[in-house]
Amino acid sequence: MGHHVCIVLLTLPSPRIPKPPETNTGDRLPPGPTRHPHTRDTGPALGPTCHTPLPFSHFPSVSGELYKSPTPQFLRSSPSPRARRRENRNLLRSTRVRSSSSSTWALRFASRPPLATRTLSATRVLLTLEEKKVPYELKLIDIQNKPDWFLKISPEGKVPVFNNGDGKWIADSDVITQIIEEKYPTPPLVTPPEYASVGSKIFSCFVTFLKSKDPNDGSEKALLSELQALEEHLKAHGPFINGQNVSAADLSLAPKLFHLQVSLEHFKGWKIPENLTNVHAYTEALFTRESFIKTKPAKEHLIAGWAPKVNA
Ligand SMILES: N[C@@H](CCC(=O)N[C@@H](CS)C(=O)NCC(=O)O)C(=O)O
Repeated sequence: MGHHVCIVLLTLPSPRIPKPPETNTGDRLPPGPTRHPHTRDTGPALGPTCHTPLPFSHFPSVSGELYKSPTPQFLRSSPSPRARRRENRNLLRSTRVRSSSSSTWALRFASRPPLATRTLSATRVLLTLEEKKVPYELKLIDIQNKPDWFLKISPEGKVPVFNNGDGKWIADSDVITQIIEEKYPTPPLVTPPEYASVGSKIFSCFVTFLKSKDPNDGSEKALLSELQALEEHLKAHGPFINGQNVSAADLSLAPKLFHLQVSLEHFKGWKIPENLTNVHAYTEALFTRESFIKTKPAKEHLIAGWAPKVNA
C-alpha cells in the first residue's frame, strides 16, 4: 500500500477530571491524569455523548507517523487571554515539529495538556483501518472552533471525514467504512445483513441507564435485556457476531461496550452480570485485539467525558 488515507478527528480544550458522585462504589480516580514522561498522553476529556477521549499516545498510525495538523487550532478556544497565553506558552515549550518533509507534528505536553477526543463514529473508522493494516494519517481539529480548512472539506462541520488518498473528502462512518472495505477487501469485515443489527440497541440503553437517577425506571432492565439478547446470539453464532472472525458490527460495538463497562462501573458500581459468559468472553476477545488496544481511550479520559452527562 503505497499511500496513506487520511481521517479527521477532533480535539477539545482540557477540563479537569471531575470527582465521581458520592454514591459511586467503583474505583476512585486519581486527581489528575497520570503523566508518562515518554508518552504523549493528553489531559482528561470533556465531551458530549458521542465523544471518545483519545490520548495522543494512541494516535500513531501503522505507518509509524503520528498525525498531521496544519496549526495547533485547539489553542484558540482557550477561555481568556490569560489562559490563552498560558496554553500557548505550554505548547511552545512542549511542541516539537519533526524535521520531516511531511510536516508531521510530534507533540509532547509538559503540563496541563490540551485534550484529544474522538467520536465513536471516528473510532470505528480507525478500528477498520487498523484491522486492515491500512496506513493512515490523522488530522485533529477543535470541534468548538472549527478551522476554515476543515469546513471546506466537511461543510456540515461533522467528524469523521475521510480522504481515500484521491483528495475527495467523505463524511459519515457508514459510508467511510464501506469505501474502506471496497478498496481494501483484506481481511473482509462485512457483516451479513441478518446480523448487522445485533447489539445495536445496547448503546442507547446504556446511555439511558447511565443518566438515570431513578432505580425503578426500567432502564437497567432494558439494558439487561439487550445484553441477554447479545449473549444468546453469541452463544449460537459466536465468538464474534459473525462467527469465528471479527466483522464491522463488532468494530462498531466494541468501543460502545468499553464505554459501558468503564463508565457504569465507575458511576454506578455496576457490572455486566457474570452469568452472561459469552458476552464476557466477547468483550475480552475484542478488548485484547491490537487494533482496540491502539485506539482505545484511557479510562480516566472516558470517565471525564461522561461526567457532565451523568451529573446533568
Ligand atoms: N452519522 C455520522 C455522525 C457524524 C456526527 O454526528 N459527528 C458528530 C460527532 S459524534 C460531530 O461531528 N459533531 C460536531 C458538530 O455537529 O458540531 C457518522 O457516523 O459519521
